[in-house]
Amino acid sequence: GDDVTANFYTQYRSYDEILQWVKSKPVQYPNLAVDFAFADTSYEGREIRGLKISSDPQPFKKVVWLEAGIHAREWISPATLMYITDSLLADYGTDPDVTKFLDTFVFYINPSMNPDGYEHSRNEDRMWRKTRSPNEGSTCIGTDGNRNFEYEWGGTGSSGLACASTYRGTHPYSEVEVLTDTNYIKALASGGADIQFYVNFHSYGQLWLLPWSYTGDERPPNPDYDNMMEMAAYGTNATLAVSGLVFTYGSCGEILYEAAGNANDFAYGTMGIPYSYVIELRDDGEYGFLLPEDQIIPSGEETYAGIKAALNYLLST
Ligand code: ING
Ligand code: ZN
Repeated sequence: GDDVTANFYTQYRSYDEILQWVKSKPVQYPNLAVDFAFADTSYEGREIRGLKISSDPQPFKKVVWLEAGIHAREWISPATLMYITDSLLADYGTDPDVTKFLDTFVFYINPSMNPDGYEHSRNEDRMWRKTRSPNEGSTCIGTDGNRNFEYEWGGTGSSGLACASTYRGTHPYSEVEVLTDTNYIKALASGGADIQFYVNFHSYGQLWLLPWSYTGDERPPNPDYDNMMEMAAYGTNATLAVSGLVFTYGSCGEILYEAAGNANDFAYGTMGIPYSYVIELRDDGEYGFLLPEDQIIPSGEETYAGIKAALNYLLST
């Protein structure tokens, strides 16, 4: 992007700045970007806004869904997704691949899914992960958004204890931030949208994780496993070529740990999206969640390359 855009990525931004960023894109790119509010606000009442990016947003077009920030302390996640979004907008009309992407797909972007947690991490407790809703009968606050989705909710790798960092909540979508996001996705699908590619961005670990997460077994089968592995190979190769960082890939249950009720099992299991990922951004643990601000742009560049390679793969299938 240009210098003005680059300047935005010298710091991790507050949630207010993220909202301003969302609202500024349709002004900057009136022919490519539309912003919208999700139906519900966060538990603490913050508005949650997204962007719809396309050169020609037809209702039945193919859809790519990108979302970030479900875990509060993973600050590089919203920053990287905003960088990718800005890059797609800036490169339309000059980069032929990107031009094709925005002519083919409608991109939906939810850059900061857990604003209450994000602000709590910025202002009170840097290592906060969960939402900020209270739990009945406990003084512990918050639910793990990435254990709160409906598919195989309650299983291995999620906790029933309110004080646990992987607390799954009392029931699927107890967290309004997860509910409003998934309701939007479901409404798109029932309205006829063909959602083909879904990414929920996290940090850290440098991984492209595909279903299943609720079980370490590759079976019960993911019939799209080979395709998802192939897309991940293209994506991670492109990242490697840009920054030299190795991102590995595989099913969550196999290469990381089991985690029932998570995002990519929802995307694949509930929604049937044929390419569904959780991507763990940099780094490999040197700084972990405390990734320095001078790595925002490098993370953006390498991940943008990975997503573009994945989209080129998708267009070739
Ligand atoms: N890690 C993910 C978590 O939610 C994960 C790892 C992703 C597990 C997807 C299972 C499925 O625990 C981080 N860093 O949040
Ligand atoms: Zn996470």
